[in-house]
Amino acid sequence: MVQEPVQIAASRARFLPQRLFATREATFAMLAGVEREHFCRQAHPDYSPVGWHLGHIAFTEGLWILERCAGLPRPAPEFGRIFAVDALPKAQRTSLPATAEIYGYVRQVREQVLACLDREPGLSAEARLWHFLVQHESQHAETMRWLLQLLTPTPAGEAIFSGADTDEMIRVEPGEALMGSDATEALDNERPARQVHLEGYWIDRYPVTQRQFQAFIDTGGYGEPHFWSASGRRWLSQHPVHRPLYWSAPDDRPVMGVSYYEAEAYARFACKRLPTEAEWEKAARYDPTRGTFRTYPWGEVPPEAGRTGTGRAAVGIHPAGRSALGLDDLLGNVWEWTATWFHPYPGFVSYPYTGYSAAYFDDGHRVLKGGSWASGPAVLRPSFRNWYEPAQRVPFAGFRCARSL
Ligand code: AVJ
Ligand code: FE
Repeated sequence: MVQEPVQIAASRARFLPQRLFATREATFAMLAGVEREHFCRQAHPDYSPVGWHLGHIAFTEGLWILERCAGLPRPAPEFGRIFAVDALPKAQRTSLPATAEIYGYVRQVREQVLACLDREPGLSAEARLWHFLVQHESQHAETMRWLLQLLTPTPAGEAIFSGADTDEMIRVEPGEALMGSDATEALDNERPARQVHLEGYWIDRYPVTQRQFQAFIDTGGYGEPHFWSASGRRWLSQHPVHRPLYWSAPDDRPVMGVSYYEAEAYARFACKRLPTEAEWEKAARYDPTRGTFRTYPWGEVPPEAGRTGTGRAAVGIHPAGRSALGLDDLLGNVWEWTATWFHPYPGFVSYPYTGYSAAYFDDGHRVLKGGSWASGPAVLRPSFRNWYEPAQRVPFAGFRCARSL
């Protein structure tokens, strides 16, 4: 690792525990008041109970910091047998230790980690690992948020309109695009950053809204085979659905809770297509006046209130989050499906373990970009790559469309 000036190293040493604290506070705040019954219940057959996620966050922190970095023995090994990623099948994760014991375990691991940081300040130089752990917790926290929403659905409420012209598309001229990142916080699948050449394209200024999607439903889109790909038709015949998972009203809030196949079918209905990952990322990062690429749509300042929302927001109400090309709602409203399969970038190296990304380079997962309102600030950046099977109705995922010039 390149030597950092002492001052930067010192500010990093303060910054990292702060990030750890803030992320944990958000996790605990979200779980406050969740009853035991919901804590242990498998809300969805594809997902572990909320209580398992909490224990797994602590297990992962202990594994990488205490065991692998500091060479300490595994804290509470009997908990490790429950919360390690491969220890128990998901359906068996419902008989969990008492809630208070899980919280005790989570606090114990964190105390040991902080004690370790005090004893061995060198550990704070493992910046990449700390960033990984914060983003690991953040992603599990988002999954817990979905699960809690499945267990206690929020009432649909009133329709919300922003008056945005949702037909608007932005023209992007042919040229280079920057993909990925070599920054310390970049995860293994974002590295190494590289440039690719893209043909010109149009891309929606906003994610597709419920009002727009209503037109697809009204046309009988779910029953019209021409809009669906062969695999989409197969999926639909096995999962006869008629609207997105989180439908509330035909308003200006983005569609949320669709599979890749539903996104693809809507795009075909609209005589458009889904953007590739590179097209999405260029639209978020490219500054056409300077010919440069930004870290965030708005520039270099990390996400802050006002640029992104705290709930599913009507599109177009966060102009401070707009990209140089003029796209809105890129980060922090809904995840967006792209047409790109999740594959490694040339020169990919697994970190910190192959099970994080490499296990999913299997032609079975599509990339999602952007981050939802429930994603922590630690994962909100245009280079971040999320991935799910196309059949998965990712609860906080929608999409926007594109078209070649
Ligand atoms: C990238 C969100 C699909 O939650 O399954 C968490 C992230 N990997 N622990 C997931 C992850 C290992 C992953 N996703
Ligand atoms: Fe995990």
